[in-house]
Amino acid sequence: MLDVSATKEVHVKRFGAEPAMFMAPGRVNLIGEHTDYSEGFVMPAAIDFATLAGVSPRADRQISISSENFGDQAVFDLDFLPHHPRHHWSDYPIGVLTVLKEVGVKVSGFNLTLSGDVPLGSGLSSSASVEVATALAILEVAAKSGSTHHFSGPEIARLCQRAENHFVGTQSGIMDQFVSCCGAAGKALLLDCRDLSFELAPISPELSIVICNTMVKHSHAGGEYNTRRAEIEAGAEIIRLHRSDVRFLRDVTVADLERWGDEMLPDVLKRCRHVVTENLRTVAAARALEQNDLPTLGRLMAESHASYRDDFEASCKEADILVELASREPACVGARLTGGGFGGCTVNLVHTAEADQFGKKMLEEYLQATGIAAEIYHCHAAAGAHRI
Ligand code: GAF
Repeated sequence: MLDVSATKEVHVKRFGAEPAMFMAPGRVNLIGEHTDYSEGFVMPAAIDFATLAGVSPRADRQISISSENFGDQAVFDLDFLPHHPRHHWSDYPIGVLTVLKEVGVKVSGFNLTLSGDVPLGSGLSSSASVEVATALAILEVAAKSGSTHHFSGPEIARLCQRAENHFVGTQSGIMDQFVSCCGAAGKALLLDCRDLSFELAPISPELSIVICNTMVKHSHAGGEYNTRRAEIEAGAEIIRLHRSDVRFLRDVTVADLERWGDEMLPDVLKRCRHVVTENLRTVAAARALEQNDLPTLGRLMAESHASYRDDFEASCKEADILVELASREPACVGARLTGGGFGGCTVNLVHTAEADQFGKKMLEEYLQATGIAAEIYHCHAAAGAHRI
């Protein structure tokens, strides 16, 4: 559980000044995987696992950033920031600082304390939550020293995405940063990644979000994510030869793939089929959630997982086992692997009255099937980033 006063205290002890405090949540994606960077649809929810950022200004041009999670501190000169990632936790805050400077925010020196409880490398967007919390903290320091820049939640999300794309080096989409900024308590967020318009869909209190961690770590900065993205772009390029109105895979239909898919490499066709059908499933799932049509919602989540596993080939055997075990439980409405893939967590929508029992059962049966002790997180859809 996040402890705001403990983080404050650590900051005061280390830096001798009372910090302004911000928090930014991680997220769980209910459906819509690898659709965001081709301007499609996603439906995540912000969760009550988050990053805290405590910030206080300094009189000089130094930046001192400490991470409670890594038990480490990194010091930089504001005028000589690294130009490249160092493959270190500080890449995320430094990426955000670099982007804010690029867009003209006048920053002065500051001390920053980061701490969080979003499980790292588990597909729950710990990195986006660090980026967004850092952005809010830096903007606070900048405002104190006279900066007149004001950014909306979606603008902050874009800036943090840019930090991830241009500095950290992962070609990720906008989903994680967006929901970390704009999520709402008790609601899933259906986002149109083309124009960033969104709808908030209430999650009935009778449904609980139970997240099961396979404990298989993924790494986004690793090549698989960027390879998938390149395959999607290669597929869109082929369709564009026939349909000049196509900008991204978002504009492509199943009929287009049937007609011109044989011009693609077999893997490229499979990746594209996942994305095109996932967009349809995501919009349909939002309608099902809105109408509390649980059988349809569950079916769409199951189809999404199968497509992620078979066409996108971004699942792993441990996640497949967890989804299979969950799907045998009458308490479970729907289950699928969530996030960037290749490990991480499954998301399960479970009848609230049976959620505890369901979690225990998943623990036991997963241990029996794999020898791995999973972690189970009972989550709630939470509010987006804010000052505390
Ligand atoms: C990661 C990325 F950061 C997101 O933009 C999204 O593409 C997701 O993987 C897959 O849906 O979390």
